[in-house]
Order: sequence, then structure tokens, then C-alpha cells
Amino acid sequence: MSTLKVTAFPWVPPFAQGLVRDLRVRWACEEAGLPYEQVLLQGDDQKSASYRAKQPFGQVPVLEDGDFSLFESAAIVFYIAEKSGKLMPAGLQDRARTVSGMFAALNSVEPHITQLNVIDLFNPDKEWAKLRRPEQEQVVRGRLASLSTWFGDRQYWVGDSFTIADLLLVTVLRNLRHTKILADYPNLQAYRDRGESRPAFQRALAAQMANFG
Ligand SMILES: N[C@@H](CCC(=O)N[C@@H](CS)C(=O)NCC(=O)O)C(=O)O
Repeated sequence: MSTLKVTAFPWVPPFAQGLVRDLRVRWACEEAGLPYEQVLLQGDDQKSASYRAKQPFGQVPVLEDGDFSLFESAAIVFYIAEKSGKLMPAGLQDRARTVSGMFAALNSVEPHITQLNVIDLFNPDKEWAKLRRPEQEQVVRGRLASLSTWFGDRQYWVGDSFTIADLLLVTVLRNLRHTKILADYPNLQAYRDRGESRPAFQRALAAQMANFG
């Protein structure tokens, strides 16, 4: 059996360190007990035709499993769950709930947080960003309030088992770390903390951060 390989960056700016999406893949591998190696992109690797053939947008992560390669971090963690038989519950309906959680994380929550981060991290001094920020924070808060109400006192998205829905949603919520917003939704903050305190997450984070010196 070949060792899985995941692409990553040798350096990113401090605001992105610990958030780059290869973290999701590392975390899934650690949870599933599948060994992996990282492949650091150097120089213009991102722009090369051979890399673009594997990732059309020149981004990380790409997973390679022997001759097979896959892009999109959510598809990759789904593949790792399928391959390992872990991180997904048994049963049609619980599996469907897990997929629902994956889409909720990436389609209903992450885009709004991304918009806030476009303002806070990439354009903090721009006039348009200052004008837009209060409303964008309200949009994020609206999503978190709805999610918090629905989530209630759950431990994880589906029952008591950690799944790839949790893995994705925790990494999405981490993207608010430069703000104090999550503190206003204690059950979501506790959920994020629960995810981050998992030993597999800590190993994954340490492996990504080790690249940044
Ligand atoms: N939807 C993609 C997004 C991948 C993505 O945004 N990767 C970022 C790092 S987190 C990247 O490679 N950025 C560098 C670039 O776009 O040039 C996924 O989930 O895999």
C-alpha cells in the first residue's frame, strides 16, 4: 500500500499559519491512522502545468494515493473516511447527516466567514472594507446564532462520534480566531475547543506549523 501524500506550502504569512487547508487532510489522516507524507510546493510549482493538472487553481491541498490524485479538501477528507472506514458513521441516514454537516460547514457558514476575512486580513485599511465590515460581521453573527440554536448541547454533528462533518466545521470556525466573535456563542466555542483538543488535531497542527519555523 502506498503512503498518502499531501501538498502544502513551505511558508505562508502569520495570519494564515495553522489555517491552511492541508490541515484538514493531515487531521483526517491522523484521526484515521493513515500515514502520510507532505509534498512542499516550491517556487513556481503552483503554476506548473503538471500541478494544474492535479489542482486546476494551483492551490493546496492535493492528495496523492499512488497514481490517484484528488483536489478539494472536503472531497479528500471524504476519501480518507471511505478508505479507512473511520470518521463516518454507519447507516444511510447518519451518513447523510454527516454529508449535510459537511455542506453546512462549507456552503452555509464558511463563505460568510471568508468574506469577513477578506476584509480583516487582506484589506483592513481599504475604505470599502471599513464601510462593509459592520454589516459583514452581522451576517456572520446571524449564521452563528442560527447554528448555535440548532446545535444546542450536542457534542458532535451526528451523535457522540467525531466525523468529517466536525473536522470541516471546526476548521471553518477556526477562521474566526483573529476576532472575539465566537465567544458570544459558547456552545460553538466549546465545540471548536473540543475539536482542537483532540490529539490528532494537535499532531496535524504541529506538522503544518513545523514548516513555518
Ligand atoms: N476549495 C479548496 C480551497 C483551497 C484553497 O483555498 N487553498 C488555499 C490555501 S487554504 C491556497 O492554496 N491558496 C493559495 C492560492 O490560491 O494561490 C479546498 O477546500 O481544497
